[in-house]
Amino acid sequence: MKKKNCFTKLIYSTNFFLSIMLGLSCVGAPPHAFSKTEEIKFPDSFEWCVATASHQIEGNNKDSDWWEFERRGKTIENEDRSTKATDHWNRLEEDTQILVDLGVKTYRFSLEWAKIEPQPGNWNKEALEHYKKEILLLKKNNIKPFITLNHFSIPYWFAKKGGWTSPQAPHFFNRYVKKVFENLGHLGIESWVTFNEPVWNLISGYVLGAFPPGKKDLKLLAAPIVGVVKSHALAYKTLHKIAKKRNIPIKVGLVKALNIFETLRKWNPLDHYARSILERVYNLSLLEALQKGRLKFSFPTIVNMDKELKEAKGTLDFLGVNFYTRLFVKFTFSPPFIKTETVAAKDKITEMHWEIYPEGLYKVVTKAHQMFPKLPIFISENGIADKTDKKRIPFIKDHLYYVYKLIKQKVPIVGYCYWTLIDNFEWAHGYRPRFGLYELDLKTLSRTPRPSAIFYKNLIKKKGFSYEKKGFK
Ligand code: GBH
Repeated sequence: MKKKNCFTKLIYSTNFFLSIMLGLSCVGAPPHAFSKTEEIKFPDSFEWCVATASHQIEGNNKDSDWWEFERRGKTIENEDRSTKATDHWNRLEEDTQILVDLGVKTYRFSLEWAKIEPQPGNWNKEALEHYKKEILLLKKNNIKPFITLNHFSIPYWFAKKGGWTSPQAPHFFNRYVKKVFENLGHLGIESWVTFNEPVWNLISGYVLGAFPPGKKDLKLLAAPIVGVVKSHALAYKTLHKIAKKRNIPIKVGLVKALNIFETLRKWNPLDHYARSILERVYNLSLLEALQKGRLKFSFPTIVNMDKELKEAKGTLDFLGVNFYTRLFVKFTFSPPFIKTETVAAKDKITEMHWEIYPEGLYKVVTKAHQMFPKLPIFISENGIADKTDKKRIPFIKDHLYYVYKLIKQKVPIVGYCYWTLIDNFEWAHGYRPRFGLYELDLKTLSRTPRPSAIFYKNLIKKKGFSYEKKGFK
């Protein structure tokens, strides 16, 4: 470990007295700017990847809850609708070629439950065939399919039955998962993700009203989280059971988005309190349920959740971590009582109004690793909305620098997925934010590589990059 010099310490110090002490100890050591280049090299086995989600790219997801939600009016920015999205459904060959051009080893994508089971118990053979074709195409091109079974959207019929709040949710999800594995499990897919970031999905759907079902009531959050934990646990067992019987080696995990939460007004105990609640609900509760078999979080007087869910304990073979940003948390006197804000210099803010905070990736992965010291960790999403593509390359480099640092410290990170391949339907924000390595022409739907796509391709080829570090000495 390198020792930080007194000036860097001074910058990092938030404590007034400590700053003065450090300041005094710095006298006589004038700082000078330095910049040096470090060669960042990743292991040969490292899985370079890009990630997508079915509803955001495929198009025509007519039997889903999102399709209905988009048509309620005023729910999506600019009243955009997913409609054809990027038309990925009809462009498998073209998009696989893009993946080949990039040279990724792994492609993370999701299957659309609403397309596979448009009506309860009614299986769409064509959809299952389609996904089979997609998987075989990837395999033929030596790209590992990394499959997510649920990425936010659900069949509308399931939503009408209460979605994840329904006592039958684990049963319905399990039936779908079983069907999928029976049809696609033999194709040689190593890793399966049950859920993509369920907590954020449910907060958006039940507390913020930004996702379906569009509710705004803190009280409603507990039930669907329990439903998801139970559904995950049951699916984990089912997948392993069938795989064992058929002698197919698989790994089953879950993808969790982790944010850095900091207190907005350090002097305000209510803000500290609000921060600790959000940290628990958003970052911790679900992971802890999978670690210990107990789901615990509370919003005093509104929700008090403390439930044994023994079946969930140990139901992870790997953990996916999505990382995007840092948020500052404050307490407010009206519901939902907790608010988040972005505080950052203008050049550090993205089209999502999120702060670029690469060190946060280091921090959240360190915490996840402490919670699950034995589990392989996949950086399952990390990306930036940036139409101009000016910030994307430094964004990727700065985040990968921390991935590299973690690997050097023996944290078992097996891969990194950039979010996302092509500009897509960004949920409640519609088509405005541009996360893609490839630019999507919204009229012709043609895909054009941005400079960052070329950069990512070269990085993959070289298994690393030259990293220019700037600082003070
Ligand atoms: C991902 O999750 C999704 O998996 C993906 O589908 C989506 O396209 C991508 O995000 C980009 O949006 O400032 O209050 O909005 C993201 C989980 C939740 C992480 C929101 C950042 C910021 C909170 N994200 N969070 S806020």
